[in-house]
Amino acid sequence: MKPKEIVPLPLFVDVLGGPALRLDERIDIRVSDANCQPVAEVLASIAGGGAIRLELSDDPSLPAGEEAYRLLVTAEEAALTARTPVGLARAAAAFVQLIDGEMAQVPAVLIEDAPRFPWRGLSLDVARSFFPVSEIEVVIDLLFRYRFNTLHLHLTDDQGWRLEIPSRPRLTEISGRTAVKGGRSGHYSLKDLERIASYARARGIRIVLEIDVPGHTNAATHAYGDLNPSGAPTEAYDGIEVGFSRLHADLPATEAFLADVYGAAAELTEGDYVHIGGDEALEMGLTEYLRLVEAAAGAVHRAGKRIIGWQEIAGADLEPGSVIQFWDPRRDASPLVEAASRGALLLMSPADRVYLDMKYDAATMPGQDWAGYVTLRDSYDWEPLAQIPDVLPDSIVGIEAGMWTEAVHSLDELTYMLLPRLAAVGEVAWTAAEHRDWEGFKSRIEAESQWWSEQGLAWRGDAAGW
Ligand code: TNX
Repeated sequence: MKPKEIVPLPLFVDVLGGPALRLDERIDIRVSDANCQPVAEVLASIAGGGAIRLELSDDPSLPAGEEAYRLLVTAEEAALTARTPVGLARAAAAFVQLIDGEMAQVPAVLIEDAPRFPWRGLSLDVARSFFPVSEIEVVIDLLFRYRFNTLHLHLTDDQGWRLEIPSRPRLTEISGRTAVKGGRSGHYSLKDLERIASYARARGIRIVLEIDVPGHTNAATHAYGDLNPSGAPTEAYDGIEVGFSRLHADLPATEAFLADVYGAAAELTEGDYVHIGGDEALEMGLTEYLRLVEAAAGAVHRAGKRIIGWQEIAGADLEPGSVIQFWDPRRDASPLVEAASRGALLLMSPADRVYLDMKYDAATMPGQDWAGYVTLRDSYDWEPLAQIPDVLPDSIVGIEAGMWTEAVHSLDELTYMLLPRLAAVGEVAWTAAEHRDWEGFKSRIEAESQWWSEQGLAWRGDAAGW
């Protein structure tokens, strides 16, 4: 790939014009610090050869921010410099995009770069349809390549429960075996989750675990009957309706359940945030809904973490620094504006732009269309700060794409829906607004698409109209 074809577009690129770095010799990676080792191993597994130097540095001439980096490629070596290992992971992603595989070389270039938003994520629903660890690693590879830093796993819903909770074995023993009709079932053991987290960590990506309450809870109420007023378990559910299931604020079992599941999720989380869900609890009044959201948030806080939740939680009494995830552009956004004025942060996931389970057009086979068709251009050509009028830019922490899996069941269907739109979301999240341009993006991902094909990934071939 030519330096000017990098996705997402960097802040500053200078094509040096000198001889390229050859990659045909033995690989020689030097690190300034043992903390660089995981990124070095990722690079070694992709680059295959060449002289590469990774350096952690406080050099004030680097662009501002934890994820900023400098990449200087000359005939002698590739020098990757950043303040943090995460910044080095971003430099590594830029470097591997530049590799010309046929010529076994990388063009001489200087790149200086830093992201626009601190939170750049993908939310993946593994509850409706399960995706095994090896497939999650493929998704993480894509997130790494497009400089995302967050993989949010939607682990529980009406159709299945996907995370081992040691104190609540029936959740996975019973509801790990169910799924949406047409989808796969399964669950992640603690060891599986550690594998996912360490694969992600080496690539500068953190995992956010979502346990969705007080609606979307049929997998829990199917496994533990004491969560229901009758004391009897609910039936398993494999349909695609939403909003019918619920917890009960007045049942004594509910609080213990929240303490167990959020305590476990917090313990498994390296970062600051645990996602409490909060969407579409349609079978209860507002007072009970808010009580349950605040109980879930309390359980997370007692376990030492902050909360993130879907936009419906905006009316709850939230601690400053809580994140509210905007998703439904059809609804009144004024509660989010008020919550932001009280110190909440907003994460932008407008369904008509970044819900990548939405079909591209009427002929798309996987996916849904309740938010309309989402073309590549829809995912690219929008401004995160303009989604909600009257919100101060500092309240907006970033953007997160969504991938719900009621109608996306295999890895091929998943990557077909992600590519190329995930690259568009990555650029909206990373690249300064004034540097983005649709025509340029279209031509840059044409080069990028060769890599998807080489990797054997299914992708939507005509999405850019090439
Ligand atoms: C709405 S988006 C939901 C999910 C569905 C999705 C389907 C959100 C917070 N809730 O339960 O899977 O639509 O696209």
